[in-house]
Amino acid sequence: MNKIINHLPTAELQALDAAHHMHPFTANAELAQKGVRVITAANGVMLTDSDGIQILDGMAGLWCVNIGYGRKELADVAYAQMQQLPYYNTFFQTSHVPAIALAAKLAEVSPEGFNHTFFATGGSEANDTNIRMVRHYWAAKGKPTKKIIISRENGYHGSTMGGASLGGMKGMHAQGGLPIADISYIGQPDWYNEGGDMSREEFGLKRARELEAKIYELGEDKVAAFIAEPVQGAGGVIVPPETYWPEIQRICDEHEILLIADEVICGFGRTGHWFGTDYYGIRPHIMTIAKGLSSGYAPIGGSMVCDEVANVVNHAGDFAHGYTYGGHPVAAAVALENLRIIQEEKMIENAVADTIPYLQEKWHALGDHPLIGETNMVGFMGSLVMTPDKASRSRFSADAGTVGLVARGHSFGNGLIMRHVGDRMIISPPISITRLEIDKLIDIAFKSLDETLADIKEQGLYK
Ligand code: PXG
Repeated sequence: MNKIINHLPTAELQALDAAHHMHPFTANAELAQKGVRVITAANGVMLTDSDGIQILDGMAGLWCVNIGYGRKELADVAYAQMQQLPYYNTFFQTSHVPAIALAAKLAEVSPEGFNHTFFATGGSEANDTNIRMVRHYWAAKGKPTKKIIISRENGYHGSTMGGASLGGMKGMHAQGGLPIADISYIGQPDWYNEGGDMSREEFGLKRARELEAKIYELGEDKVAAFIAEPVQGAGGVIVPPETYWPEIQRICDEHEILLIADEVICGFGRTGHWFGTDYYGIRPHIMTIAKGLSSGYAPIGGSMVCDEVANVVNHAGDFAHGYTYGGHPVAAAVALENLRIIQEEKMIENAVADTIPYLQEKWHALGDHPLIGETNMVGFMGSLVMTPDKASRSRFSADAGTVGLVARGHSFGNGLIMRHVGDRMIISPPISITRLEIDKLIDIAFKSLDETLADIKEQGLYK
């Protein structure tokens, strides 16, 4: 058997990594100097690295290991499926049992009117599918000029040419000639940083109405869809004001455009519901899914399509699109088992009754810390906005992210993976997290904020 090399000493693993492995979203030469951290094992919410150090994973991997690590049932299902049928495709008039069963299960757990799924291997691919599908839909309806997709600054929809174009991350657009044609942007509902003197409610309406203004500017006959995450994840867990989503829904209802909810992070329990759209009462036409669909145990994603859109697309001849590994049988079997566990163990219901309110109360209490200007949390997604002055919501004099990086360093050092986006600290732990583990997470977060405050006082960044 080909032995996986994690028995090598850390320094050797780091040297091999530096010599041969190019990391995503990473300055690789700098990382090679520093030495990468190698994760070798995980169980529950705890990771173990190659030095045997344990660390609480406050990010559930990359927002995906919803049921927690170490669920043997998923490994067993993968093993059995590999033996039964390791691969077949769903092109050319064939199907296989895991894709059939998963598509049917998704119809059961999703909002009413969602009965069809087009599979991909992750969220970026699924959003590329969405770009093509909404344009194909409008063309099939005799409106081929409806091509533009409106999205938001600081939204994240993936890293393929299509996904990164839908996203509003300026740093990504700056590399490689993005965005592609016919994507247009409006502002994000980040009241804390961009709301000025407006109330949260006023600002929520203002940002939602930018969508309507954009539709008028471009012409309704040119606009195919609007895409957004119910709660922006990678952008920094930006929870929109209460007024935002109802107004977006009104605008989508009154104008002839499709609403795509990118549920890649928000789906499968993350918000305390099956989908973020359930949390906000939104009625999208398409939902992008990935991550928590398989709890990250196998790569799978997809586009869930409402009956109206599926009906048109399914009757419009061939949709000339698909991925070799879309709905891969092993990944689909693993996803199905993951959904069974979430459902049968009542993981979402139990979290809503117990761990979500417990975590939220403690998370919001971190707002009393002198560094914290605002706390946000929906379900298990939380952010803390750091500021040198709570009253004015001002930013630090250093470049955005300087203080965030210090806080992240302390957090990692203290045994908690809590990330930073600029000077916001974010968490998104497994939804299986227990009260005891929440206590630990909060203790480490508090201690790390204290240490950060001490550091930045020394550096003159806090008055
Ligand atoms: N949509 C959303 C809302 C996402 O968060 C994608 C699409 C793309 O999914 P794939 O499976 O193609 O990666 C994502 C992914 C971060 C980070 O730094 C977030 C993601 C991926 C990588 C890093 O928070 N989200």
